[in-house]
Amino acid sequence: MRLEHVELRMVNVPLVSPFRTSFGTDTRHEVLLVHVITDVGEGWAECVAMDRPAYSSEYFNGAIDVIRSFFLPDLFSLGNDLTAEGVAPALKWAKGHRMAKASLETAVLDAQLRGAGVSLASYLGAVKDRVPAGVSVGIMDSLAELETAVGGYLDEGYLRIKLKIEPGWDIEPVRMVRETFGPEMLLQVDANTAYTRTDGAHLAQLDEFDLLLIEQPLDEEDIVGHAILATQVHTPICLDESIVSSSIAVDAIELGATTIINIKPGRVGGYLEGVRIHDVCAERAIPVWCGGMLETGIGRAANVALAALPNFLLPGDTSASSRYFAEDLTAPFVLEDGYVRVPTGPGIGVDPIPEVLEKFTLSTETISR
Ligand code: OSB
Ligand code: MG
Repeated sequence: MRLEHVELRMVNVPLVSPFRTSFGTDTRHEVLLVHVITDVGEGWAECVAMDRPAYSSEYFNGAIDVIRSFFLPDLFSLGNDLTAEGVAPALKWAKGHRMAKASLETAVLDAQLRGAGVSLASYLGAVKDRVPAGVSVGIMDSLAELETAVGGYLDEGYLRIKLKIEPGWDIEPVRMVRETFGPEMLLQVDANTAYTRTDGAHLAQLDEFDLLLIEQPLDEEDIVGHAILATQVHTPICLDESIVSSSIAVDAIELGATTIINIKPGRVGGYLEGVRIHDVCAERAIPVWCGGMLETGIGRAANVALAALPNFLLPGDTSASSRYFAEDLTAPFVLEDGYVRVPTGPGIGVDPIPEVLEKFTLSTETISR
């Protein structure tokens, strides 16, 4: 196939409520959409880089710059030899920028699969037609507010609750949720790197609450620290930010730093690398689950397809659209008995709704070959 034009479109979609993590508060989802026009058709992807380099070193203006300055010239120069599988090799010379690379690979893959009439789910190796939905619950101002939020999500049918934690908002919120909602609910926590190696004894206080896992307690570069922490706490450790490739995943597993892995395709350079992480984990009996970055329906559709692979053994942050958006860019993903349906149409299987897309668009830039 041949890449003809690429539209870089910034959108700003309001969130239904502020989302607070240990690295800040978001009230809107401002994000880059990548729309490719090829000789076999069009494709879409959502670049998960945030507005600021707080989750990782990437941020959307940086992604736009590296795409415009380096990545698109490389992909245009492939001429008729462009394939989705060839995007990562063509961009491999460039260090990092995995979210930017992932967005190009995904948009090209969407176009390629639409052209072939194949769904992303079946291309990736999905074995389910629906996936269990968890929900990520932000840090709140009070325990009462948290109780209301968690109760609401459970009433909606979410099958697993993830609480964001940080020093000062950890043991007591977890205790309250466990005591209020009972021992059966699937419960886990995510620290987004907010702790240090000296916090082992503190985090061991979470052991009594029978959590599924604690996600990324320490700095993303401190894989050895996670291995040390794993000897101090009984709660399984799950890495998110640290796992940027399948080879790092293997290292972290072999070091004893992680026994469960959160796969976010954007963080690791794309869905193809996401599948490789899925596979190396499956070979080592390490369960995985699909993370999220507050995606609109465009990114959510692709995540849900990935989450349908066999070693996704825990519910993901694959919530319904209504978790974040009153109005999504695509037909909304909805909860059905706690599950979200895997799209079956060609490519990512969803399309942006033109009027909604226009309404939330901040800017567009088209780059041609
Ligand atoms: O660490 O999983 C995370 C959102 C933004 C950045 C990092 C994370 C998150 C979430 C939300 O937890 C997951 C989602 O529902 O999309
Ligand atoms: Mg996380």
